[in-house]
Amino acid sequence: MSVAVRDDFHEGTAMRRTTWRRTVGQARVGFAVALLASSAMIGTPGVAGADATDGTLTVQVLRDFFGTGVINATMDVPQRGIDVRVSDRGGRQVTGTTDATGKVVVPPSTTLVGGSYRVDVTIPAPYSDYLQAAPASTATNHFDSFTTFVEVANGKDASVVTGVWNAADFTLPDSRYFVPIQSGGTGTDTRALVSFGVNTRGTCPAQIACPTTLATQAQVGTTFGLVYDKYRNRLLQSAFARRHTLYGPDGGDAIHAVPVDGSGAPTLFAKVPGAAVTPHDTANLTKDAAFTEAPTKESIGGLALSEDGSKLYAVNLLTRSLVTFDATGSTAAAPQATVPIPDPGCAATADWRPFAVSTHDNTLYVGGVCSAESTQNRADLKAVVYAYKGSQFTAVLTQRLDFARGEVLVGSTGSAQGNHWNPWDTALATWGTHDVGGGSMIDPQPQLASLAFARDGSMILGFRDRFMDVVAWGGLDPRPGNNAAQNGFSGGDINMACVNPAGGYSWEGTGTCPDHAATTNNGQQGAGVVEYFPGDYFAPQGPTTRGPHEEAAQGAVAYIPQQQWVVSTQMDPTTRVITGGTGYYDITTGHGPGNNPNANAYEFVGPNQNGFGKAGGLGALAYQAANAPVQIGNLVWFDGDHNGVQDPADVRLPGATVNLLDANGNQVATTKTDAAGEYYFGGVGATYALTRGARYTVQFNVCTANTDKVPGKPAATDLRFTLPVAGTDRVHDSNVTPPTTGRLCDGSTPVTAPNTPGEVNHTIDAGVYIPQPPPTTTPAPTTPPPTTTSPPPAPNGSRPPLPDTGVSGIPWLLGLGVLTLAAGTALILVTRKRRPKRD
Ligand SMILES: [Ca+2]
Ligand SMILES: [Ca+2]
Ligand SMILES: [Ca+2]
Ligand SMILES: [Ca+2]
Repeated sequence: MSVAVRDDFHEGTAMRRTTWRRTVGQARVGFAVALLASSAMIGTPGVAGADATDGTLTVQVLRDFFGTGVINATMDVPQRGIDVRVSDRGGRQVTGTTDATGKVVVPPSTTLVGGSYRVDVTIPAPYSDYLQAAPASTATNHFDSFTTFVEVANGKDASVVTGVWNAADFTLPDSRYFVPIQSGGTGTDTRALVSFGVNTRGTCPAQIACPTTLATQAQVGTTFGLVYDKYRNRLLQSAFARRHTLYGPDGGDAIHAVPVDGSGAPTLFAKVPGAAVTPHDTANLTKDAAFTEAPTKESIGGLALSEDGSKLYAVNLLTRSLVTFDATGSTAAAPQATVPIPDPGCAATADWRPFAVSTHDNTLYVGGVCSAESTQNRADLKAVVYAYKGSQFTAVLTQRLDFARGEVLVGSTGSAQGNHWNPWDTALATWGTHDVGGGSMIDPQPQLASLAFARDGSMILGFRDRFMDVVAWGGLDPRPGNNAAQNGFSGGDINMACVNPAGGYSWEGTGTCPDHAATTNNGQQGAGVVEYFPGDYFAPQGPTTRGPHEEAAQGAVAYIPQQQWVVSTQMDPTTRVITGGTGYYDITTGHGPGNNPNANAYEFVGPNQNGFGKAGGLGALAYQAANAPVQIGNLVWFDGDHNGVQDPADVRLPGATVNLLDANGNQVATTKTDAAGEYYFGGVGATYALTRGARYTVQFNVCTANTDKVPGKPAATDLRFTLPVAGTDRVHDSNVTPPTTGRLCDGSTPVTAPNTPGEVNHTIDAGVYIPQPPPTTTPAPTTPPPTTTSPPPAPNGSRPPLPDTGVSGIPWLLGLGVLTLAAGTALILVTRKRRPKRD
C-alpha cells in the first residue's frame, strides 16, 4: 500500500463527510435561529434529544490590560459586544453576543448535540476598531484562546474565559511619568521637563531622589502640552503662554522633540501656525503687564498622539483649531490638517475655549469649556468633550460647572468666589476683585486641560485654574502705577464622568457614578460637596484637622491602566507649602494626597523654587507606554477523522514538544502542550520574546505526546501529521506539511511573527492522526445497520476504523437521518472500543 493511495482514500472520505455536515448543519442552524430570541441567552430548548443532560457553558470575555495571558480578577473588566459561536460535531451552532457582564451563557440545550463543543470568539465592529485577541497562556487561571474546546456532557458545567485588549494600553511595571516644569518671575528652576518612576513618593530630596531632567528652560522655554511617543522613544512638548515667563528660543508656536533617554538635546519638531501673537515684556517679566490677557487664549493647548503613532494632534488656542501633523518624522514642516473645533453652544461663540486632547480606543477626544466670559454668569460655565472621528465632532459629555466645591483657601473669601468655579475674567478693570486680602489672588476659572480614561472607559477630567496663568507667587500687580506683589492660590480639580452601560457618561454623584466624599476622607470640607476624588485637599496636620486647601489638584491627569492610581499635578503635594508635584488618587476609592500625603504624593518643586508657588507651574502629565510583545500558538490535536479540521470532539494532545527555531535554525524556546493541547510562545513575561515580523520555525515533536485520551491509546511515535491547510479557515486548520523523511511524528512549519505590537497569532497548529490501510472490500453497505445499541457487524477491516469520537467517517451513516444521530453515536463508541489495535 502506498502513501498516495491511503491519502486519496482519506481525502475522499473527508469530502463526503464535509458535504453531509454542511447540509445537516445548515438545516439545524436555520431551525435554531428561528428559536433564538435573546442575543445573550442562547441554546433555546426545543429539539428533542439526549443532550438536555449537558451542563451549562459560560463564555466570558474580559478586557485585559497586562498581556500575560493570566486573568487579573481585580483589574480586567467585562467586555460587552463580542461575538461567540458554539459549534458541535455536526456543524450545528448557537451564537451570542457578550452582555454587560462580558458573558454569553449557553444553558443545557438540544440545539447542540454531543456535549463536546468548539467555542469561537470574534470581535465585531465597532470593537474591532481597537480591540484584538489578548495573549493566552497555559498557566494557572489563564485566558483561553479565541478557539477553545469544551466538554459539557453529563451535566458538567464548563466555562471559557477569553481576553481582548487594546495593545495601546500596554505599559511596563517600571514605567515613568513625564511632566513639564514652568519657571518664571522670581523662580530659579532651570528644569523644563522631568521624569520619575511611577512608584516614586515623598518629598525630594529629603525623602526620595529628585526627578531626572530631560530638557531645560533655555532649550524649550515655558511649555504645557506633552505626549510620549513610544514608537520613536521621544517626547513631544509644546509652548505655552504664561505671564511672567518666556517662550523658548523657537517661540510660542513651537513643538519640540525631546529624546527620552537624555541622549541628545531637544530639537524643533513643528510649528503651529498663527498660534502666538502677544509679546512678553522681556524688560520687566515680574510685571509683564501687556501679557495679562494672553494666557490660555493663545499659544498651544493639549497634545495627543494617535494610537498607531502616525499623527500628532495639537490645539491652537488662538484659532480654537485642531491641528494635525505627520508624527513619523524627526520634523513636520507644516500641518496635515487644521480644523476648527466647533462652538458647542456657549453663551457666546467667543466663550468657547477648547484645550484638552486625548486618544483612547482609537478615538480622539477634544475637551474645552464655555468660559462665561461674555456674560460673567456662573450658570453659563460648562465643560464639553467631543469625540472626533473622521471629520465629525460629536459631543459625548456636556456638564455644568456651577456646583459647590471645597475652599481654595479656607477662611479667605466667605463667598462663592472661593468655593465655586468662576467665569473667566482677567480684565484690568476688575482686577481688584481677585484679591481676597493681602495680595492673595483667588478666583478659580476653569479650563478643561486634560482627559484620561479608566479601564472601563470612564472619563477622568483634569481642570486647571487658568487664572493662575496670569499671576505668580510674588508677581507684580499688572495695573499701571500699582506694583504690589501678589500671590496666586490655585484651585484646580480632578473629576470623574462614569461611563454608562447603555452609553454616555454620568457625572460624579449622579446615576450610578459614586460620590466618595465623606467627613472622614474629604479634609472636613463643606457639607454637600460632591467628589469622586475627595482626596484632593492639603491638610498638613493630617486628615482629621481641616487644612488650608480643599481643591489642590492642578489639572493635568494621567492614568496607567495597569495601576490603581490616577496621577494629577498637585499644589503642596506632600507636607510642605508653596510647593508642587504630583498627587496619586485611588481610582476605586478616590482617596488622594490629602488622605496620606507622604504615601500618595511626590513633591519635586520646592518652596517657590519655580517662582509660581501655589499658583502651580507644571504642564501635562505623560507616561512611558510600551510596545506590547507579540505571541504565537496554540494547538496540537488528534485529527481522528483526518479531515484536517479542528472539529469539536477531536481529542487535544498534551505533552507534545514544541520548539521555536529562529531564522538560523537555532532553538530559542521550547515548551510542551498542556492538558488542552495548547502551547504559546511570546506574550508578556515569556522567557523568550518574539521579534516582531521575524521569521521563525515552529517544530512540533508529537513523538512525545500523551495519547491516553486517543481511542486505542496508540504509540505517539505512530502519529502522523494530518492534511495541512485544509478548508478555508486558517484558524481551524493544521499548519504542518507532513514530513516524508526522518521521524514522521516530528514536523515543522515556518511562521512570521506578528508585526503589530500586541498582536497574537493562535493559528499555528498541528493535527495528527493514525494512518490506516486502504479498504480491501466495498466500503459502503447499501442497507443501514439496525438502530439499536447493539454493535454493528464486525468491520473486519472492511472500512476504516474510527480513531476519533465523532459521528462522521462512517459511510453507512450517510444514509441515516438526524433523528438517529444519538443512536449512531452510541454505535460508533462501541465500534471504536472494538477496533483492533494497529501497528
Ligand atoms: Ca475637587
Ligand atoms: Ca475637595
Ligand atoms: Ca478533524
Ligand atoms: Ca491553523
